[in-house]
Amino acid sequence: MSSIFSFFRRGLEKTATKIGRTISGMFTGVKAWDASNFEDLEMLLISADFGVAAATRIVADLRDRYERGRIATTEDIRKAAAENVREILSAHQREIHFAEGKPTVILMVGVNGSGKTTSIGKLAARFKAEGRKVMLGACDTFRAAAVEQLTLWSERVGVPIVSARHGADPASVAFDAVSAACARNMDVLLIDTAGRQQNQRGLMDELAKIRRSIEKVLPGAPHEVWLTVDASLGSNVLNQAKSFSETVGVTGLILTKLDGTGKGGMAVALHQECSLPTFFAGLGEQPEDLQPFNPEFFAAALFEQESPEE
Ligand SMILES: Nc1nc2c(ncn2[C@@H]2O[C@H](COP(=O)(O)OP(=O)(O)OP(=O)(O)O)[C@@H](O)[C@H]2O)c(=O)[nH]1
Ligand SMILES: [Mg+2]
Repeated sequence: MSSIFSFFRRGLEKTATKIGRTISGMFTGVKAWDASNFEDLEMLLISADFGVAAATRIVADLRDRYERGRIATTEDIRKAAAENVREILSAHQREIHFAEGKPTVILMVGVNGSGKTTSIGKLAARFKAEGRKVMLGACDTFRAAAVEQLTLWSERVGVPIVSARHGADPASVAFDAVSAACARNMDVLLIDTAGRQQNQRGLMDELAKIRRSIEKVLPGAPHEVWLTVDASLGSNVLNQAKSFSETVGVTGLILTKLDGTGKGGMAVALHQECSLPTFFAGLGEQPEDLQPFNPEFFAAALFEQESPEE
């Protein structure tokens, strides 16, 4: 098994148990599948947070293939379902947009506790290991502990940080961080922001202000705006993607905490409903558990398939 695939396999175990094993139970010993079997399958996918649109689309395809005699066994169902999921998850995937000049500015946004700060720490370690000069910007000035948390990451990874006192204007910290990253010839600046709910108008406006302040120092920045999405919230996160996109122009997603939930199917609903790529998947607490999102591995792990590379 490829070592990267094993991260997906392990991280998605709770969701896979729900889906993969139920499918086996559902079809083993069934000689000919009838309409009610396909309805059960659709209900299973909906209960696994795939969302109605994706579940309907997938089951319609499976049923069509079954009726044409193209698929026949439980293994075929598994495989065909995984193919469908891979297709939905890959629809908007692209490479990270690194700026031609320096630095590439990545702004991290999301609701409280969704994994912004730890994802920044893990990404800093990854980008540094790739040979990039990385700086952190601590624009969560809302809680004193937030600056401390990011400072710990900067020490742990060994990268510089720009921060200000608790209560400082986050837009002005962003301004300083981008200026410093330019002056010090950094390759990547990762900017942390305070968590906020998508319906808190004042706090959402503050994000837009942070964005404008970044643009003022470096036209064309931020090059990426990533929304961290807590997978355990299931398909409720669709509203988050919509609101944050409208306010601050989200360009991509990081799906966190997939390891702790049986709701990993939410990735399918999210990709079916909004046209954003996912760049990373949080498959555990360790830095190496934040892996580049791989639709093929994700789909295979959900349906308990063997490694797609084998
Ligand atoms: N198991 C698991 N835990 C995670 C993952 N990502 C983040 N966490 C945990 O989730 C908690 C919150 O993470 P933070 O990075 O502090 O979240 P945040 O979005 O910065 O939170 P606020 O700044 O308060 O809005 C921490 O305990 C993290 O260790 C993940 O992929 N898997
Ligand atoms: Mg934080």
